[in-house]
Amino acid sequence: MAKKAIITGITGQDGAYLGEFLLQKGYKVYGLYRRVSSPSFWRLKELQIYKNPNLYLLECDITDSISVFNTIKKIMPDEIYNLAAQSFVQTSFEQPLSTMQINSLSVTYMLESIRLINPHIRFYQASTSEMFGKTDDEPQHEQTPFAPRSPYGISKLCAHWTSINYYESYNIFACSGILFNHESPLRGKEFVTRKITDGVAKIALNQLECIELGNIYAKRDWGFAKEYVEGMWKMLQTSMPDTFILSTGKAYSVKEFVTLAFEYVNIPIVWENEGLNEVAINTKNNRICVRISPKYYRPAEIDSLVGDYSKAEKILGWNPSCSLQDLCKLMMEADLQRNRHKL
Ligand code: NAP
Ligand code: F7E
Repeated sequence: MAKKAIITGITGQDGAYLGEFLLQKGYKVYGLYRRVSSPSFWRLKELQIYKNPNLYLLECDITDSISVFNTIKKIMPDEIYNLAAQSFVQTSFEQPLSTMQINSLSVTYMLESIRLINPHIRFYQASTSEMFGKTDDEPQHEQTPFAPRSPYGISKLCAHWTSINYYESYNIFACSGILFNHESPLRGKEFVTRKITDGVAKIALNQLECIELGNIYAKRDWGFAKEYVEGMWKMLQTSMPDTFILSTGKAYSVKEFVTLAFEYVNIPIVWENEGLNEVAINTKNNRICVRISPKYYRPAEIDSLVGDYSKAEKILGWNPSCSLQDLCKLMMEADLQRNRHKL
């Protein structure tokens, strides 16, 4: 009989890729989405899984404990992948309470429902490198102490410990994947890589003159989302629940990513000035194409994050293969196409 999996956050980047992956594995996928006035399933449509007969889309707001309990009871899944979250770090500074409610409390609702309905359901929690925060350990590994720097990081750390506690207390198979940044053509435009590829595509097509960014010296470990969802699945197929890092082991600055994106469209740039006055100039037309705006600075920043994925490689046989150059190319191609056709 086909396995049944619930994915919370099916409308998000990872939810869409994981949905595609599990359907290919023969699962019946129950994708949960919250009620909004204008629902958008664009990612599921881009991956051409929206009409898949084994994909069932169900309304469930994960902040509503009754809705969570009833949904799990109705579906009786084998596995639950909890990907739904308020996932934008910047917004977490402006909306700390709803971030906590969505990212922390909901995990208790889910694990408590599993405990009461069927403690054999396997649970994946989407943890994050943001939990490491201001750390001196480099690269970060599963034993690196946590020091989160944002309400988002704090909310995810609460959920992470809740998952571990439900295993230790009730033997529930709860795994936590500490994933470093992962991007794709399906990434939301508020995140820096997609903001850059969308902006640079528009500049190349003469639809925009300049993009505004915040701290371009921040370094992140960026992988390809499609490869990371396979790691999530592998975590739930092991004999013991555990915590695993998924990352690439390489860190690049936002500035380096900007350079890669402009290189892809053959626009030569030079950087001038410092601090808030730093700009990139398009040397083909001598116009400023990147500016710095304090609007995008965070109240507390994490300067650099880079992960050690050797535990996942050893135990799960997982490793990343997409370089940042290839990832940037994939995202640029998609954004050139979308902007050319105004999609
Ligand atoms: P995303 O694109 O922002 O997707 C988040 C999803 O959560 C969306 O489907 C969103 O629905 C849903 N959601 C938010 N609040 C909800 C609620 N109250 N009830 C039901 N659904 C709700 O995030 P992502 O990049 O796919 O990331 C997936 C998960 O991994 C998140 O938990 C994120 O925090 C975590 N993570 C991501 C990264 C990364 O680099 N991508 C790294 C580490 C961890 P709407 O479409 O209605 O907004
Ligand atoms: O920022 C800097 C910004 O918003 C990356 C989420 O998926 O990964 C993601 O969180 C860096 C930061 O991602 C702009 O200050 C500069 O240092 O793309 P981001 P994030 O905050 O790392 C983690 C692992 C998650 O778990 C999260 O869910 O880029 N930056 N200028 C900028 N960032 C944005 N968004 N916009 C700018 O203009």
